[in-house]
Amino acid sequence: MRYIDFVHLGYDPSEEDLICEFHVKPLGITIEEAAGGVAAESSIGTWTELTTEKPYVRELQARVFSIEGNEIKVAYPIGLFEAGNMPNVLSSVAGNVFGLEDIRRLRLEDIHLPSKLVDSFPGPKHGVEGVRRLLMVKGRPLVGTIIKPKLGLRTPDHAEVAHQAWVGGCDVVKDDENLSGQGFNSFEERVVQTLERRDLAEEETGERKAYMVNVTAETEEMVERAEFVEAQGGRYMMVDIITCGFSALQTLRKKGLDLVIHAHRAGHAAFTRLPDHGISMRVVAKLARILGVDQLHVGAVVGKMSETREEVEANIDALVGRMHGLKRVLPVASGGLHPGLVPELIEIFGSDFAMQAGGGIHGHPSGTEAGAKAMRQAVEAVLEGVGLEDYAEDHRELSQALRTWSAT
Ligand code: RUB
Ligand code: CA
Repeated sequence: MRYIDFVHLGYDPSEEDLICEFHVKPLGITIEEAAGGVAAESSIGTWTELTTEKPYVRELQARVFSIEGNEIKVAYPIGLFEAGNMPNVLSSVAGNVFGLEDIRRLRLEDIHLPSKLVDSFPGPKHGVEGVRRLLMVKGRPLVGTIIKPKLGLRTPDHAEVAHQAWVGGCDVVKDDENLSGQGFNSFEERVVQTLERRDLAEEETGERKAYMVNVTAETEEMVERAEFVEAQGGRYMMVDIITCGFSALQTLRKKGLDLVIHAHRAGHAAFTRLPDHGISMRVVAKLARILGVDQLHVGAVVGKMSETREEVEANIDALVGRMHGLKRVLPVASGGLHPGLVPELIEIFGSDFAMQAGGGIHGHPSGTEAGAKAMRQAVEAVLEGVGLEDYAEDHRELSQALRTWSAT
């Protein structure tokens, strides 16, 4: 079959087809040939016709069924894929096609898995409702922090900073994405000491608290770490899903541990950031939901990371929109956040999300506890419909935070 044989503009996709939406920029060939090339190379075709092709192989061909400008839609028969095997799905639809010489740019913008394929994956165990039940937080976003400095703090200081953040008002405290089991802060000792302080903070505040421990490591090691966290009474594990890979995430989720999975996406921008090449974050979010994370970073619009409001809203929709009966995943806003940004964040995200501030809490001039208080005060102000400046008149920590970061 030639590339062009994979273009079937009249084709009406079946319920069992997997659909991909690509942005394609051809190099020296027509858009039809380029579109056909994408469908061919991501299903059964290659650059030349084959003597080994049998008539039945054609039943598995992908079909380009829509071309509008540079936007194309491709339908893949479900038989192309192995159930429950996400690397296999991606090796087809997000594999060699990105490197074809005749295609200058290619971006996988969106993906729709048929319900039969989705059902072969576990989906989220806890989801938004499970997280809210666990933390007993109703009617407001979760407030969290990332321990900073991100690397270098020794274990007792790490636990102390976590304690201050919880006492100040954080619901969740997390490790940073690149903290694992380094010499200055070993994994097991950190879990033990930080969970001790969590228990203390719960007694002191009467609130439920959680420590999102970064278990990111080689897969078997990661599973052992997660089991250790559960045995120590932890409620959460955090995993860097891009650097670990989806296969490792599948393994972790399959273990059936009771821990909430907080997914960090460090590294995603290597392939999500260029608007005309790579894979969109919305696709990552959908796949992560199907694989079973409970919380995922989706950008914040405001703050230090680069995504537009449109992109972040698409990411949120991928996590909470209807998807074959899967539980909703809690969107996490993070990156350069501080109390002054809380009204805008709530306007963008609504109530069902977690906001995490690292520098915007530990950089508070009066320290971590005051920083966490200022975040909670900012949330209270918004929920009460009071402007931050007015609320700050009799809330010292918020007032200090607003003066510290007013210009950013
Ligand atoms: C934020 C932080 C997170 C980033 C990741 O720290 O450590 O890892 O938010 O980005 P700080 P994203 O609050 O000091 O900026 O959430 O966009 O994936
Ligand atoms: Ca970080």
